[in-house]
Amino acid sequence: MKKLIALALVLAAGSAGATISSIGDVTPVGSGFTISSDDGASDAAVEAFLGLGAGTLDAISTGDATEGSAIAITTDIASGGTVSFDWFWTSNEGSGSFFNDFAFVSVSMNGVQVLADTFTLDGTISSFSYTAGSGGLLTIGVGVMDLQDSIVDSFLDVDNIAVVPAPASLLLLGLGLAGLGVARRRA
Ligand SMILES: [Ca+2]
Ligand SMILES: [Ca+2]
Ligand SMILES: [Ca+2]
Repeated sequence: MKKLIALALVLAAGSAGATISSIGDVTPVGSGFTISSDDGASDAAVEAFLGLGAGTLDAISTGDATEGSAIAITTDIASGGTVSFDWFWTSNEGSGSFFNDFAFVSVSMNGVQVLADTFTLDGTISSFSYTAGSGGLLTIGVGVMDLQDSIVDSFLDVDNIAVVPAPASLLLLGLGLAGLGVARRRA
């Protein structure tokens, strides 16, 4: 079932926050999460949770996605605003496996992509960033799926989730502060 994980994000310029919810096997670790395919939900359930079309996770994979887990980062974003996070991918599957477990990211404004699979187990921390081309409610899903079977698991650590307002917002904030300074001098 869907768990709601309360998370206070430290946001630049005091902008609107983000909420993070999860499905499947997601464990808070420090300031981030470990998303695991160990005790996952069905691919259909993960798709429904993230608002993806039925069969999407099979379609982007190299086989039959079976079970997995995900977080959803939801925020009211302004045009030019950015959501970013760091991620680290590990798997108990062998490198380049037929059981090609994968991690993915879905952007409600911009489709779904594979972040990593068993062919890209390179032991490095990577970053993901999405800059919104228009304002609105944005949901970014980050998940891990087992492929072909469900018994050997994979893991994505996600940390440093950040929502940064558009540069224009920061500029306006700067102008606002400058205006305050002017007002004080006039007072
Ligand atoms: Ca599993
Ligand atoms: Ca499937
Ligand atoms: Ca697996």
